[in-house]
Amino acid sequence: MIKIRSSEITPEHIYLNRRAFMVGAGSVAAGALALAACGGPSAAPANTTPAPTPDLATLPAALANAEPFASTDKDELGDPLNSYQDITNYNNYYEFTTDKEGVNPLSQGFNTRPWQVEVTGLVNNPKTYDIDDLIKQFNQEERIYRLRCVEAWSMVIPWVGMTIADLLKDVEPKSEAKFVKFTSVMRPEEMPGQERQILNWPYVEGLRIDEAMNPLAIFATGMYGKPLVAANGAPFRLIVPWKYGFKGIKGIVKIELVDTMPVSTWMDAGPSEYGFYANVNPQVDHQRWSQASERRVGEIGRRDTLMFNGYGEEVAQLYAGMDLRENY
Ligand SMILES: Nc1nc2c(c(=O)[nH]1)N[C@H]1C(S)=C(S)[C@@H](COP(=O)(O)O)O[C@H]1N2
Ligand SMILES: [Mo]
Repeated sequence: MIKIRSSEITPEHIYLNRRAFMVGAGSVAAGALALAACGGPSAAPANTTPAPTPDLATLPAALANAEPFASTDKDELGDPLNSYQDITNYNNYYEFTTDKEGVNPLSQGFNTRPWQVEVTGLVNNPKTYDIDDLIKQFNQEERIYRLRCVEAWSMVIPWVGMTIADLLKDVEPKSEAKFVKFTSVMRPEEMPGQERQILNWPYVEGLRIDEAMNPLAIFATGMYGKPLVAANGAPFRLIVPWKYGFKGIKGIVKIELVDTMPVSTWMDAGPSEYGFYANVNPQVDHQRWSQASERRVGEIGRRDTLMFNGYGEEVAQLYAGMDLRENY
């Protein structure tokens, strides 16, 4: 693994164009309830200013261990990245507000340090990690992924993160562990949306353990080579790119290995509209809108939605024998 020399750290556009898109070894290179407030398909943000020059001091230290860079300002399908401005200002994070463009302003004062992540339940080595130690302990790398919200909009986002598999190996799940349950921070004094019963707080999500071990499943700690901002779920959030965006729980403080399927926040809020698997599927419509197409933020017109959001080669085998409707 080649280290980045400090002389090679250049303004962000060059930095990005040189960053390798890495996925797990052997792989190709590569919410919305019945709430009136949330509705369905919605409009794009108007402003799309370029990413700011990075503050080099804030680059995650772990990026010094990144693979050599390659030209990757596009995803593996050839689609351009969304702008830093769009990714940080068009967000679903109901703990703050259901207004997508309101999350960033409202989350400016949110404290992401100190931050602990407790890993517990059916494991041999339960641990509580300090977030900065965790970022240093595990390999952080860049992943360019499509994010497809169940509301039928999408973006292409260059995350920095680590595999869930790496973390699970460190705590050693017991053989009885079948699912991983994730819980978000509960801090109503800093998160005004938690003062309202929009959802049953704290936000909870889950994966089957084999889904969590898939090399595409990551915890994001950064984005565009910088630490995550609160609006994107800082300091630690889940990314499962073949599933609808609501599975990507933000502000994680607790991870539990369990033997029964967790009831996620959205299953609890709308059991007929949101299932546990929530795999992106153009053939299974939401009760209130079609999932056949989507709007890429920043584009006019619509695109066809891809089965498993385009990651079927890597993940379809996880669902062999399952009715695709059960997957929704
Ligand atoms: N804790 C928490 N995590 C969450 C949400 C939320 O409201 N609370 N919204 C989800 C939804 S619906 C989506 S589409 C993604 C959006 O991630 P982004 O804002 O980084 O694009 O975050 C997901 N994670
Ligand atoms: Mo979403």
